[in-house]
Amino acid sequence: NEPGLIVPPIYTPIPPAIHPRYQAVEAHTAAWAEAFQVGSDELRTRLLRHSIGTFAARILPAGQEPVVALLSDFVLWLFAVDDGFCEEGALGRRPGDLAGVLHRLLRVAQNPEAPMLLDDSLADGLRDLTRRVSRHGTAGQAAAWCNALREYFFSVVWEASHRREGTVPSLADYTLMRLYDGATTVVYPLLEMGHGYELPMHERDQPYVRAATEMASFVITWDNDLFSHHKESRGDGYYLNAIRVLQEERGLTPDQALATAIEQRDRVMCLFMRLQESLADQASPQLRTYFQGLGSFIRGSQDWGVSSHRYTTPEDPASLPTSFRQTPVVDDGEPLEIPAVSWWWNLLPDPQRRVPSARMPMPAL
Ligand code: 3E9
Ligand code: MG
Ligand code: MG
Ligand code: MG
Ligand code: MG
Repeated sequence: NEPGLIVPPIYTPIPPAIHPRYQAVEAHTAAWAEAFQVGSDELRTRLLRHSIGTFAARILPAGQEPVVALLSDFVLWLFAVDDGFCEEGALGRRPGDLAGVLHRLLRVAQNPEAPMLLDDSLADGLRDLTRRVSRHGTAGQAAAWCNALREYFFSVVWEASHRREGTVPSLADYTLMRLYDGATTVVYPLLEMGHGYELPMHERDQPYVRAATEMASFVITWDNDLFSHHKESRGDGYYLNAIRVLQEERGLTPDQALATAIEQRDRVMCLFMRLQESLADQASPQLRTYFQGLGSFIRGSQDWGVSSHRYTTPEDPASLPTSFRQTPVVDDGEPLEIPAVSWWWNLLPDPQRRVPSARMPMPAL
């Protein structure tokens, strides 16, 4: 095996945090995965070595413990789908059949009482997750969770068509796909449930709020692409990753593509912080808690991403950073020239893209 990329320390302005009950959450998820027999025995054994409970404890460092446990079980379940079906299974190359399987699972999430997939351990696990989502969330949050699951499923079907053809999407398409296929959107309703609040309707659907949420998805999934490149590129199968997309689209070497991906995520990280700061004055207490939750999700994904055996792969070690940078590689306020997301930069008036300002005139929320 030739040496892989050396990923340098990346920029994060968010402090680390972890729920004090992370070990209990780890133990809970191990028992849950066994009880529901999630995934094949081989896959489940592998997933239980990835410190997924610790990941959930970092995403919700001050969350209610039952919701941290729910998030942990759900992330393990998602990996069973993403690894087991999409990336390693035959369905991952059969988008039409994959769409059918995922629609049936989605029905189970919407109607756990429906007599469907009664012999299927992933469906059993999902029924349990759905009941717990309904217990800890409002009806609106449970519906949002289901809809987010649909978005995720829809995007992995798109991904499967590239896997079948062996094609690499353009950067424009990959960016759009990646807002959903990293399953970040299915976590957002749980950020609210973990703290027992609901974003007010008049704020939830503001473009600013959706943009901030999408920026979090971008940073989390680009960071995942940096940290998981070793794992993904070493396999003999097809893989899809921002570094690969940049290599193909721009004819870059892996090192150049890595540097470009880091610049892109730094630009979005800076914009995310600036947007959040500019809204703080007018935001409801719930929205402020939500922004904090997005930050914990970003930072938690970073701390977990550089340390989980899923990515460090001790048997064939990845060169991942052991620390973070205090400053971005680039912070010039220039938008990414990616059509699906360049509008994020229009939310801040031009001169203020560069200089954070307390008196930024934002339209009333
Ligand atoms: C992530 O992309 C796939 C999801 C199913 C991971 C489940 C995790 C979350 C819902 C939280 C978001 C965290 C991330 C993106 C790790 P990909 O590249 O297939 O993940 P991999 O671990 O294989 O690199
Ligand atoms: Mg089994
Ligand atoms: Mg995936
Ligand atoms: Mg994967
Ligand atoms: Mg990855």
